[in-house]
Amino acid sequence: MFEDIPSILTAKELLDKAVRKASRITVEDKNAVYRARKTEAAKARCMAETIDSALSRYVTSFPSTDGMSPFYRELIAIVLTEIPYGRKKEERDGASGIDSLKKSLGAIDWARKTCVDITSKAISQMVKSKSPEFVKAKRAEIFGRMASILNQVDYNLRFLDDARRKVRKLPTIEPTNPTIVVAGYPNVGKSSFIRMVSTGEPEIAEYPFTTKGILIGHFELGEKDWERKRYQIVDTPGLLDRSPEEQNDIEKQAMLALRYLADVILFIIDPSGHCGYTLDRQRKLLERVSVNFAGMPIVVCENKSDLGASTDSAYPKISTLTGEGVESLMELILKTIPKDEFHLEGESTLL
Ligand SMILES: Nc1nc2c(ncn2[C@@H]2O[C@H](COP(=O)(O)OP(=O)(O)OP(=O)(O)O)[C@@H](O)[C@H]2O)c(=O)[nH]1
Ligand SMILES: [Mg+2]
Repeated sequence: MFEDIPSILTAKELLDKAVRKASRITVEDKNAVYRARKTEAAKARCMAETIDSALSRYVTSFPSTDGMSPFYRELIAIVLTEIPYGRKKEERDGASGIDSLKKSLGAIDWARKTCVDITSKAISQMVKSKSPEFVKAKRAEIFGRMASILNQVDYNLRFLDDARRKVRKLPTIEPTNPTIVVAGYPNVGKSSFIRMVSTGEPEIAEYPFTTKGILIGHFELGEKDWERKRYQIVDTPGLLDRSPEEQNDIEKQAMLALRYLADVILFIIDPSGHCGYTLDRQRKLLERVSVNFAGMPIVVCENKSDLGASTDSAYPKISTLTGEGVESLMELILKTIPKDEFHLEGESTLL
């Protein structure tokens, strides 16, 4: 979705490019007045066309955030809010990343239209003139005006280029596919579980504001083509093990994005303590996750059954080392995914 955004030139780079192209133009005519007129008009047109085509490509290649899934909208809002420069200070303060993006796109489109407008007006004056001096001066004047218009949106162009770099790094997740989000303390076996149930090697994607990459696995179910469904399974390293009070705004927003994405949460407990967290702490985290994800089904399991430690809970016992219990846990998880996938209201259900 974000791969097609072209790299975005600064005002100076775009001006240099347009001027370079325009400077190569000459139109032959025996009549000196006609020659000057046609050449200068063609230079002006070339400059405006170069700017017009670059800026319109920038504006149209950015996916519209309005029709975007809420998962990506939240993620984009997070990454754009982080862009430290490339916006006027007053536009940065308090503005959401999405607002800044919309403003920048609007400003760039304004610059494009204005350059086209002033050029077509100037050209219509140039072609009526009999004075080579006038046409040259007119052309120089609109070059100057176009430069000033582009300079006015330079910070928007820089913002957009930063935005492009950031959104390209976002994980490719299909928000409409059923999604299992795996939670639990570090080292409980989240990644091992994802690797075990995925077909093929899971991708590692960057997720804003965790230093670790998230793992995204896929698997397909359904015998016939028409009933085949592609599932996603993603982990949440370092995101869920902080209480709401400890979370900063960005982490809260990242949580929200996960809420939009998840259809079911798998919470993994390691009763062996091998992960370095006591059972008590792991249970507290489970409580927190069920508050954070109120309304969403949560399946709990105990991993590392091969180590012999277990509790007297009724949670399914699995081992991602030996594969024990994994298949029946998957059946339980899949049964739990709500058919309508509406999951944002009501109490959470611990299973
Ligand atoms: N004995 C045993 N070890 C396991 C099992 N599952 C995972 N481990 C080990 O536990 C360690 C952590 O596993 P990971 O899958 O990386 O855990 P994680 O939850 O993804 O950890 P973070 O990415 O740090 O959050 C690794 O050394 C695994 O080999 C299991 O079922 N039995
Ligand atoms: Mg992991």
